[in-house]
Amino acid sequence: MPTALLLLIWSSIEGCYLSCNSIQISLPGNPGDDGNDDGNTNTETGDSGGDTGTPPPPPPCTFPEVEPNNTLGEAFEITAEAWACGTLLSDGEDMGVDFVTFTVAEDGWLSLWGRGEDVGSFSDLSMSAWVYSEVGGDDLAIAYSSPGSSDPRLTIPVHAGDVIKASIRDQNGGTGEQYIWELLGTMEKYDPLDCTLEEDETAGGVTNNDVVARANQTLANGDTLCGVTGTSDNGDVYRIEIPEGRTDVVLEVIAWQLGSPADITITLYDPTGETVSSEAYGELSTDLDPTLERTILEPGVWFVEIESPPAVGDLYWYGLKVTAETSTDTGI
Ligand SMILES: [Ca+2]
Ligand SMILES: [Ca+2]
Ligand SMILES: [Ca+2]
Ligand SMILES: [Ca+2]
Repeated sequence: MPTALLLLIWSSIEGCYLSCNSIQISLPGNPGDDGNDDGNTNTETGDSGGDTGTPPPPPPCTFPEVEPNNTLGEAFEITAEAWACGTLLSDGEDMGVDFVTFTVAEDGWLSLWGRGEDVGSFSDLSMSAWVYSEVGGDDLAIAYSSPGSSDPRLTIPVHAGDVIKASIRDQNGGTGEQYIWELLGTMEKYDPLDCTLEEDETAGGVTNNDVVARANQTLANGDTLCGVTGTSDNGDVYRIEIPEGRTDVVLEVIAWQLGSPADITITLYDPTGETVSSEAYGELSTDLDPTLERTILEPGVWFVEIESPPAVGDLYWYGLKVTAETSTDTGI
């Protein structure tokens, strides 16, 4: 396989990092979709004629895996914008984990999609992505799921020349002929968020914004805050100023739903620093993006903390949409 890698040409958004344009997500097509919506991806290469006793052939893809590919150093070369595929076996050569690698051509956002459940695999896949970057340093992101599926997806900021290595495995260590996977990397032409406020860990001369006493940025109604829960970054705390009257506060985290590896917990503190409310999930426990709602009648400076345990790097980005509407009607 040639090592020269071709990525989709697209307009650079250098300098826009977590800002700029509005959300426009388009999912890549199924590489073997036969148009029947029956989940069968194999019609192009012929079915097994109803022989249900044999495992299905691997799905058609541009880059069938090459074993051994069991370590970062053995990752097999693919390109973005084309599907790779393989099977998780435990035959000694395979080791139940498969690594791929490719190089990023342009600055922007890279979406990595690992498919198992969606194509009938027995696997509950997890996907790890290492980014080796002369610009942003080296980082790791791990994904276990995506909205509506156990299949992992990641959307992470990358730079031209970054080398990506991604591993794919079954979360429970499962292997066998039915444990197939597909993986696609695509460069996205959008920014996940439309930020009005960028996190600055050290704004105002503080060491970091990890605790209430060092909250150094103020949230306001209508803000979309963009931040990162990075390495050694033990939470990000922000101020929110509550006036006299009744203020209805809604704090909506946007991260996992758009491909961030972050699993955010949001906490609200009163002006004395006491915890009053904390949320880790959305309406379902499978939704990793919490929304915290609170009616506040006590004026003063309140605090909002964002955490993503375990925080493992600068790829763990998040957005926070802030609504804080005050009225003079304090009746409950
Ligand atoms: Ca394999
Ligand atoms: Ca392998
Ligand atoms: Ca931070
Ligand atoms: Ca912090």
